[in-house]
Amino acid sequence: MKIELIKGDITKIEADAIVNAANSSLLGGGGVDGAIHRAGGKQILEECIQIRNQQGKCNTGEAFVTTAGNLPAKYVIHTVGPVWDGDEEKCSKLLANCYKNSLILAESLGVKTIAFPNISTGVYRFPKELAGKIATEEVKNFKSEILEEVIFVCFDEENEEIYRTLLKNITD
Ligand code: AR6
Repeated sequence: MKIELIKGDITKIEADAIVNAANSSLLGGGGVDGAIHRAGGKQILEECIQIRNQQGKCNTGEAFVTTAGNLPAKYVIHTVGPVWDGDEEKCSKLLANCYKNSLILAESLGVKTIAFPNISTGVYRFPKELAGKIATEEVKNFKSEILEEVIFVCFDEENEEIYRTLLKNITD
């Protein structure tokens, strides 16, 4: 499985699936969530509302899928990251679950390429370095016959530098 790093806006990425850093209400918000709903159009929110009506709220660490609406991707995989509260063990496990459950769901959909934002490192204040370590470890340890490429899409320079170093260590 190839692991790539791109600096930019995840809504522009032509992967089979892009991952959204959502919240448990499933009704959209700011940050990358806001960008995905804005660029993808109302079809994404309509599906989120349907899922919420059928299954209730989404728990932290879990993932669900919707159409990607007007985006170049085929699917949006929504996952709810933990709000950083200083409990490193608990938050780390929940963040790892976000990556793992998104990858499992992607595989079940036959996704070959998937793009992740830096989940929880914005409004949810997860320390970026630790979040990067967890994300890259989960992806590296995920053995798949179906997934061919995982792209980490970093929006800010700090995350880009963190991922550049982490991924260099993985590929060396
Ligand atoms: N493309 C890629 N990454 C982005 C983009 C984009 N267009 N915009 C922001 N980021 P955040 P969270 C990065 O706050 O911390 C929302 O309101 C950003 O630089 O979007 O998981 C939800 O509804 C940061 O590194 O998500 C939830 O309520 C990363 O995306 C809450 O925020 C995550 O920042 C989730 O908080």
